[in-house]
Amino acid sequence: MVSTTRRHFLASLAGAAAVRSPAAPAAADRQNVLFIAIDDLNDWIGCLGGHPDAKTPNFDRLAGRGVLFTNAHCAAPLCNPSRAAIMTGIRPSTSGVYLNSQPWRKSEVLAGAVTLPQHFMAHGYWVAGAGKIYHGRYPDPPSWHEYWPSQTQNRPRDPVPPNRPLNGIPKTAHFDWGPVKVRDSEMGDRKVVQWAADQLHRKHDRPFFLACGIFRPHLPWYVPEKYFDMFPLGRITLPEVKADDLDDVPPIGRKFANPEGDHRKVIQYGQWKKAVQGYLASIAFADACLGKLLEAFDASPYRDTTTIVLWSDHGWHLGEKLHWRKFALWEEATHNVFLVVSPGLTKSGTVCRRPVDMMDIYPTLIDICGLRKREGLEGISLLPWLKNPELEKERPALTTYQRGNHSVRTERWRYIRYHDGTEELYDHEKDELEWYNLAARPEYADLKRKLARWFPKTDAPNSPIERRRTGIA
Ligand SMILES: [Ca+2]
Ligand SMILES: [Ca+2]
Repeated sequence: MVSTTRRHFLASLAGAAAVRSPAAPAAADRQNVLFIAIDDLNDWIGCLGGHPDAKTPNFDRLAGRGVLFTNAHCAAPLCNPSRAAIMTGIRPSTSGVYLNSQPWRKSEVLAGAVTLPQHFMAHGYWVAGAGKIYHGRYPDPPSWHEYWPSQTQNRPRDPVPPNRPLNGIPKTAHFDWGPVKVRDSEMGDRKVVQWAADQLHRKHDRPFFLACGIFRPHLPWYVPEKYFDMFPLGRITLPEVKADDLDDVPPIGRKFANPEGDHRKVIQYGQWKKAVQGYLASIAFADACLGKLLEAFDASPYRDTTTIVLWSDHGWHLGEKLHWRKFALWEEATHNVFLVVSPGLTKSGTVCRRPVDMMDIYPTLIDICGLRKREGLEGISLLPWLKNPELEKERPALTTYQRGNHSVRTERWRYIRYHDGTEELYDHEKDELEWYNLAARPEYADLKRKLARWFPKTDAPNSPIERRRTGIA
């Protein structure tokens, strides 16, 4: 049904039918894919309503063109495990890749994995990318025919302001924010987007899988001044925080929150509003980069034959639960941005509230593009929900942080279980900020049992850890 309603621009190109597989339609008949990743973007975009001050016209416009999943969650709340899981279709609990310091190809399970772009390559696609798709330290040259700036460096260096840190917090490394006095075109993300835009303006003789990874709003929040000016400090809305929120959280959760770390420093140096401003400014900058990419896309000949998938690799805390960054299993850290625009398949302005997680990207793209199915993928195809967002869905979203700690998210509930058996249970119908842990109440024993069925059956041992430095990206 999908293939008959689509226009196949590439099918008309001479020579495009050269690659054929007996098991699947000709490569020339397939959709292109524009695969857009945004680093560290939580739900603070207009269409997800996570923050009242957010200014994201381009995210909102793109979401309005297809299906926006409003209850999407990462497989892991940190870069490397989240991205390795998305790109291989295999969960951290199966691969043993839980940390940013684990070269994912050194996992026994992932050593020979066929990544999502490799699967497209095997179907005759031209597969290329720029910017952060894999975690920076562990790029995967076999995944790409071409990469920019190179197969070993996934993004250009960004300009930084003199006299860092700007926020006055000592020993902050990249936990810093403030304006840089440069033009947009000098920013790494804009160069990445420009390279991707150039590929969209080229004539391609076979379908393409084009990946574009935007790094902001990853730290440090150094973006041109005009983006800071969009969010005057006097009008910044701080997140709603319950001072004693951690009192009913088990010790492992409190350790993840680490209130005496970032949060204490942010308060001590009077930086909370400035940090929120820096994050909003960085999101607005990422939104402007997305706008440039979409401008090129809409002017390209591929607009009606290309599926766009946009995802962020996890969420971000800015003080909620007295916690900063990701590295936790609560809503702020797991909730991510995920949307699909597919000509002839998705209807504009569609919202799907069913819980999904990022393991579903790989099988969904297989179905959209009519590629061969793959054994061993741990997500499910979302094709039925792209067609009918109201369809019932029993399977919840699952997120894992470090070995043996998991969170299941249904439309109503979040159930966290740590490796020592301690738990948290939140009712999003009454408590969307996850303030009241209900796990100890006997009336929820049966519900917890039902939700626990979705936790992984295995917790693979850690794959090899690289000790040379600690990855915090
Ligand atoms: Ca990230
Ligand atoms: Ca609480």
